[in-house]
Amino acid sequence: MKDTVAEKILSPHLVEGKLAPGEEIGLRIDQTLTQDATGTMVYLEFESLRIPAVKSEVAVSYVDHNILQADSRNPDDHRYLQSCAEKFGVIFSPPGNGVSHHVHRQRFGIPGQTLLGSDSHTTTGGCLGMLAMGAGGVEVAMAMAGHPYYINTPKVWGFHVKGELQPFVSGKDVILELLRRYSCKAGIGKIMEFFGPGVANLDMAARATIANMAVDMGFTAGIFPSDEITRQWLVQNERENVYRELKTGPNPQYDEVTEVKLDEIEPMVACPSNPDNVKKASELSDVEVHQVIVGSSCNGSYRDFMVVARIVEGKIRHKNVSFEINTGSRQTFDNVLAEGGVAALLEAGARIHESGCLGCIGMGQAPATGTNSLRTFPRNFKGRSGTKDDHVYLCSPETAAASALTGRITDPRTLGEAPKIHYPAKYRFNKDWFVYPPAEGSHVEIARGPNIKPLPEFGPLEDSLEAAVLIKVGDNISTDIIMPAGSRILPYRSNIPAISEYVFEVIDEEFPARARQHGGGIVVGGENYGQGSSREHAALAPRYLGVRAKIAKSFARIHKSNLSNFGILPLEFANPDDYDFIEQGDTIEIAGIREALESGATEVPIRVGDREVTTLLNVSDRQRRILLAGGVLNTAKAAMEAAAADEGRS
Ligand code: MIC
Repeated sequence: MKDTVAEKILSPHLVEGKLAPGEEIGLRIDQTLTQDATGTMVYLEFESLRIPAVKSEVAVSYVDHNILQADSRNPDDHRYLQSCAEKFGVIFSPPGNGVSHHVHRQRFGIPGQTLLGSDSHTTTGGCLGMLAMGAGGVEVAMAMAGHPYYINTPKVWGFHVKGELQPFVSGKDVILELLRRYSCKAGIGKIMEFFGPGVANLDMAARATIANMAVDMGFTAGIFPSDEITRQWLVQNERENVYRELKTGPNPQYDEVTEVKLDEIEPMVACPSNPDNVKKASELSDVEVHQVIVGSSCNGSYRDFMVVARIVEGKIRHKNVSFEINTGSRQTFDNVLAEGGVAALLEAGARIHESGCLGCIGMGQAPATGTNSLRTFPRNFKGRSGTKDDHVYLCSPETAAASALTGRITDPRTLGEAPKIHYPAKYRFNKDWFVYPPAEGSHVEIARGPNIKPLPEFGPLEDSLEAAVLIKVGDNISTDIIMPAGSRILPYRSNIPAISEYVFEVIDEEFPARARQHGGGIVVGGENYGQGSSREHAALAPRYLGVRAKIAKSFARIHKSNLSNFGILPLEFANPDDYDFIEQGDTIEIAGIREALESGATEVPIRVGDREVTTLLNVSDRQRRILLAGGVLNTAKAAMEAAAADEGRS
């Protein structure tokens, strides 16, 4: 990776290990962000570490997911988060300020720094030349406590960008085209880095959208250079002082290189129900559309809304379309308002919602039964919208606007001349939209609503396991399937006993009862098990129900770490064909687990009836210690107690 931007950020942040393929490295984290849906756990975990204040240079707590207040549970969580922020020295971004990823890049992101967030789309920060990564909540809590963040040394996949986008084609089409070509798992264990002459033709909005969905290709991060586009954008945001140039050296050594010819990219659409099920918009003109939503972490920029506003200006949405707008941030809304965009949208029949994640995570905006919803969002996993048998399509703002007018998926190039957008020299914003912590927070009382339950405690891993296969699932199972979200379930994110009642609800309502009946068990999965969201609840809640091992053909990166962090053995089939011989209800025996972990064994034989199957345990020595202890909080607490005892002795 010599001379790549990735290397230029990784090297100075390396605090453990060395940059060598597959080797685990520890990275110093400069900035952390949390959002409310994963954040309540992060702060419960941070509290359990008994550290008076956060140690990362910048820590921001955003409320952007659970913003519907149908009863007291979500607002209680907001108050809990604000009080934790004030106590522990964290900047608080209240509901209404917008989606963490947009607000963070607009107000806090710094080229060349590392950012860790308890949300998988934290990768968005790569638009500014940051190494921005999503992680499970407990890993963000540890980073806030000053611990390194551990990953396996990633490979760096260079995307050599040439040319210029055609009118009506934008960043979303680029990333959808890459998803079409390479799939949702192509990036596992890799960083996506953009270089070449065409990068200068991708504006900050395009870079944010592409970096955002890097994770939806499985990448650890997506990185753009920090260049003149970055500098100008920081000037517009009155943060030019944080600019530093960050480009590849003369001879960047990528592990692989792919050409991206911007001129050849067409408007693209991801069809139900995976972001890599991509087709050309022009091939989908038969698909009727009943709902169009513009917004989310993926397309929440000023440019995205102004393009839509100018396309629909003076026209009216199709009568069968519910046309909905959620800007990425309050700052963006304010600027779209000042430029006349909000008026144009309202007059075209748009419903304007609060800035935030909303329908992207099923927090409202569920589509009607049997209808098609077209969204500028990053994900369309089955049921995620809140409607069980949904049909969600993903597209660019241009395609969304064109389709809102016609009521069918419409290639926006059929509209004629592309709109011209005016950009303000300086974006409007108010720094007092945030709540800043006091210099010292020990006096702050934490406000804990009745739905905030203590963290469950888990004991060390047993030496042997004889357990039933509770469920067998296929490839690309997302964490939205394992631990669904939506307005019914999300309010339980701070209540593990209650949320565990919904594990696998989308595909198997009996799962929690079956797990209890068997006193726990094992889950079997296909390729890329646990893709999507970073929610640690997808490990924590099954663990609460007694799941002690997951055996899959392969795991998505963040979910695999979450499994180790909560004491669930992540085993991979040595021979993927063995997956075919296991069925739900089979009993699996695994003997000598502790010895395998202690000795560093990478092969763990399991017995399924008469058959012996080899599984692989690809975890680091650090993760072995965590698994033995039954979870990362157990090892962290043991280390703290040992340090306190040492101090007592000296
Ligand atoms: C998502 O886009 O899947 C989410 C909702 O933002 C999640 C976080 C969550 O589940 O709370 C993510 O991306 O990590």
